[in-house]
Amino acid sequence: MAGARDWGRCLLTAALLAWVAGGPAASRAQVPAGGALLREVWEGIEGASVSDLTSSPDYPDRPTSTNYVTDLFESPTDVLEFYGQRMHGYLIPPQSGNYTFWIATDDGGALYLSTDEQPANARLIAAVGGWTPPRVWDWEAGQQSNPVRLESGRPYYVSALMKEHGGGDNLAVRWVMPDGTDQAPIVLTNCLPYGVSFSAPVIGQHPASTNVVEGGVAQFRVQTQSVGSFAINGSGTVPIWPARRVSS
Ligand SMILES: [Ca+2]
Repeated sequence: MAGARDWGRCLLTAALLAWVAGGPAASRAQVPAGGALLREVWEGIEGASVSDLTSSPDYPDRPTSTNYVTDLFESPTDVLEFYGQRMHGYLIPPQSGNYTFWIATDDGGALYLSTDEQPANARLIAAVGGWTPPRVWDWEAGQQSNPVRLESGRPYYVSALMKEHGGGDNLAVRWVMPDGTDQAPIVLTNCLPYGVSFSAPVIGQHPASTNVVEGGVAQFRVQTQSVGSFAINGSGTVPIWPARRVSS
C-alpha cells in the first residue's frame, strides 16, 4: 500500500487525466476534472424502500441512465416518480481525524462507507427509513452516523442509495470534518467517481533507445496493456549518459 502522500499524487493525476476503466454504462467516459461522483438511475420501480431498488433484476448492472455529478453530493430534487438511484465513488478526506456523516432522502435512503477503496468493505453508517425534506438532517435519528476515523489523502469508497415511490424526491449527504468544517451537502472537490483505477498501468512496451544531436529532441514511445489513459511523467530535460560525441 502506498503512503498517504503517494496516494495524494496518484489521485491528483487521476482527477485530471484518468478515464473510467469499468462499468458497462459509463465505460470510456472521461472523468470530469475537479471532483465528481457517478450517479446511476433506475426508472420504473415501485416501492419506497432501498430494498425495492436493490432487489430489482436491473440492479446494479443495468441502470436506465448515468451521469457525473460535479458540484455537491446531492441529486436533482423532485424530478421523477417510481425510481431509485445510487451516487457513488471515493471520498478523499482533506484532513485526518473523526468525520460525522448525515444522509437525507425521499423516500428511503442508505449511506455506505468502506474502510478503504474497496466496495466490498463498505458498511451501512446512516439511513432514512421513511422520507425527509431536502437537506433536513434531523428528521430521523438514523440519519446521523457515528464518528468515523479517516486518513487524509486515502480513498474511501462511498455509496448513497435512494428509492422514490411517489411525491417529492431528494438525496443529499453531509459531513462535518475533524476541524468542524460543515459541508451540507459535501462539496465534491474531495471525491472521485466510481470506476477510476487506483492501480498503476502495466507497461507492455518500454521506450527504445534513440540517438539525437545534442540539444535536439528525443521522442520515446510507451505502450500500456491497461484500459484507459495515463499520465507519463518525466518530460523535460533527461540526463543522458554516457554522452557520445558524433564526429562528422
Ligand atoms: Ca417521495
